[in-house]
This record gives sequence, structure tokens and C-alpha cells, in this order.
Amino acid sequence: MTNRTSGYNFPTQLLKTLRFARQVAVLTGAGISAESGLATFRDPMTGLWAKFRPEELATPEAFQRNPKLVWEWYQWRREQVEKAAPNPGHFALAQIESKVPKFSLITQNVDSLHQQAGSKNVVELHGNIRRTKCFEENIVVESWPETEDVPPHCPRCGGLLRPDVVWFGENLPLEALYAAANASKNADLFFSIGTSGQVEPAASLPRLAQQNGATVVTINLEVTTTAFHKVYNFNGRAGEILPALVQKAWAG
Ligand code: BJW
Repeated sequence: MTNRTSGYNFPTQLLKTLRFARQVAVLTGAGISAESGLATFRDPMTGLWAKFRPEELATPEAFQRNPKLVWEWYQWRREQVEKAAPNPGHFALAQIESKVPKFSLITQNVDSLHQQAGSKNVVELHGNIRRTKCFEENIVVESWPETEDVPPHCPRCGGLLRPDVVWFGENLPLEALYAAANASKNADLFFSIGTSGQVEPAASLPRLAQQNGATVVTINLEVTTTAFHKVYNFNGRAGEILPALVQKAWAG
């Protein structure tokens, strides 16, 4: 059964599945933070990759070639993130977590907006832009001496500092990847929200959940297509659909 549902006429079966779910897993991407004013990556007009080349900014080789450019670009991104606040989509997910027995929020986002909205069990697959780590030692660095150097240097080894995010060609944090895979395998309901599903291994999680028996729900501005059974596709803004879904599922 594949349901493409417009508006907020949520199928009764989906509302029941959500209300009585034992374990819910959610995968989010840049789209959920778009309504908080943060750019997505692949929107053809406003996405970051429409204006900047990932090969020049989001790979370890790019950092080695031009660390100043990469550091300053992330500094600019950090400032955007610091100005942003969670939107109703983030808050609705925190509400779902408070209502179901087991809940995992697997995010590709690096902006902490889920945590700010009150989500507790958050798995960050691609790191966090607010953290900094040493490029040489790969360990988180909390503070460093203020100098003119851009990027600054690691106070332990003198190596260059970089944002603690996962670039193309880098492995995801192993613990986060295991947690995400386990949550996906064990979920009876899996949401894929605001992601283009183009980046692996995150893109494979909905299939993993589905293959292990989960009902899958996608929420995306674009029409998403899928060959799987037991999938509900909602086209629209996550910040509108999710609060409506929570309201309907637990009304009364
Ligand atoms: C809305 C909305 C609204 C808008 N409401 N919706 C297997 C096959 C092929 C390649 C590979 C493979 N396995 C690994 C790879 C290589 C690579 C990869 O996947 N490449 C593909 C692109 C081809 N993956 C990796 O390198 C990963 N590492 C890895 O796998 O290591 C082992 C390995 C390495 C090499 C080879 C093989 C194995 C690491 C990936 C790291 C990704 N890093 C980034 C940058 C993070 C730091 C930063 O923030 O700068 O992560 S790239 C960028 O893409 C960012 C995102 O997290 C990620 C996903 O993007 P997302 O979130 O889906 O955003 P968009 O913009 O694409 O989509 C937004 C969606 O929202 C759209 O659909 C909109 O319609 C929608 N939307 N508004 C609802 N209001």
C-alpha cells in the first residue's frame, strides 16, 4: 500500500500505527531546518551546493588545499546556525518522543536544533558544526589560544583545527552509525523527513527499516518516489505536517 496524501487527511491506519508504536525512528535532513531559515544543500536555487562546490569545501582534501577558505566558510555557517531557532517541526518530533516508549532521532544535520527543541535521544550522523576538532589527532578541542591564525592551531599538537563535521570520503562516527542502524532495524515506524536521500550511508536507513518490517513515512517538499510497500508519502512543509500529525494522532 503506497499512499500519496495531500493536505492533512492522515490515513486512520497511520494514526493508529503512530499512537501504538513501540519504537519510532526518525531520519532528518536539511529540509527540517529550512523553516528555521537555514539553507538546504541541494535546493536548485537556494541550496548551499547551488552556490558553493562541495569539492572545495566539504572534503578533507579541500581543507588541506585551502584551510583558511574552509574554516571561514564554516565560520559563516556557524553564525547562521547560532541565529536559528527550532521550528514547529522540531518541536513536534520532541513531542512524539515524549509519547512513545522508544524513540531515536537520527539526524544528518549539524545544527543542534533538535536538541534545542527538547529531543533527547539524538544520533548525530554528520557531527556538529558547533564543535571543533584537531585535523591531525581527530579529537574534540574545546578551547585554543586566540591568535591571528586562520584556522587556529590545536593547543596539544599544533595541528590545524577544523569543524567536527563529516565530510565526503570520511567515515561516520562508528557509535552513531551503529545506533542509527539498530534504531532503524528495530523500529515499527520510521520517518524520513526533509532529506533528498542522496548521501550514503544515511540514505539507506529507510530501506533498512522497511526491510525489517517498519512502516515508512516520508515528508518532503518534493514528490518522493519509492517502490516499497507500507509507505506513506507526504508532500509539504515538515513544520506544518508534523504538528498536524501529532495533533491528530493524540487528539482526545
Ligand atoms: C523540505 C523542506 C521543508 C526543503 N519540509 N522538506 C554508496 C554509493 C555512492 C557513494 C557513496 C556510497 N557510500 C558512500 C559514498 C560516498 C558519499 C556519498 O554518499 N556520495 C553521494 C553524494 C554520491 N558518502 C560519504 O562520503 C560519507 N562517508 C562514508 O560513507 O564513508 C565511507 C565511504 C567513503 C567513501 C566511499 C565509500 C564509503 C560521508 C557523507 C558526509 C556528508 N557530509 C555533508 C556535509 C556535512 C557538514 C556540513 O554541514 O557542511 O552532510 S554533505 C550534505 O549532504 C550534509 C547533509 O547532511 C547531507 C544530506 O543532505 P540532506 O540533509 O538530505 O539535504 P538536501 O539539501 O540534499 O535535501 C533537503 C531536502 O529537504 C530536499 O529533498 C527538499 O525537498 C526538502 N525540503 N524544505 C520538508 N520545509
